[in-house]
Amino acid sequence: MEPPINLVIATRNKGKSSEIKSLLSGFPVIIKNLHDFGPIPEVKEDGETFDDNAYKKASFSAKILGFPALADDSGLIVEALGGAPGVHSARYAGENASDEERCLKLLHEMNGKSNRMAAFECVISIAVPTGVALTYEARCEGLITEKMRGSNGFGYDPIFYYPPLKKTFAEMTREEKNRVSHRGKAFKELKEEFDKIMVWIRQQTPKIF
Ligand code: ITT
Repeated sequence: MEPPINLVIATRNKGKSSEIKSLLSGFPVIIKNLHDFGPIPEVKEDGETFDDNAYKKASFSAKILGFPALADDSGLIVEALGGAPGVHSARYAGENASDEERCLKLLHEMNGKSNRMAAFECVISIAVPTGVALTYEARCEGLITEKMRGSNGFGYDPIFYYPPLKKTFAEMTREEKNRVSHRGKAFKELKEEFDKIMVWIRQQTPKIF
């Protein structure tokens, strides 16, 4: 049997990183975090799409660290706000705002709007140190609530209501959210191809193994 592969989870978002770890549990990878490498420069997330930013984060980390890296770019698209906050989801209420401040700003913008339709999107990019990458993407549709509900999860989870389970993401257990979320669905596809991804990584980074 082939030895497990080192994989850097290239995110600074703790909520994301813990979901990604649980989604990868049982798979033959040795997970490394950005902070395992000490202070490293931050990549500029100035792409116009989730895809651009996921690729930037994964390829930058793989290149500077010399290991395969997985990055996630995601965000919330709200129909009545013309698709905002979208790729700007992380900075929606300013650089240093908290998750709660971002949720409250979005609820404020949605005041009086009857169309509450929204979707989370997620693009996962897996890059090797030469810069080439594979991507997986998925979407989950729901509604923006009138107020924050639930305390699980992270980010915009307390204001994203998922009608089939009649709960916000923040009212779900991690397992429930992983089964239906944008990230859970993107990882489902990734895991179905996991054997091929491992072969691809080994072919692209022969010197490491
Ligand atoms: P990294 O770039 O370091 O991964 P980030 O928080 O900047 O961390 P993004 O640029 O992808 O990540 O921004 C995504 C934003 O959307 C951020 O505010 C998240 O909290 C939010 N978000 C993403 N997935 C979410 C989820 O499953 N539930 C709630 N909010 C989510």
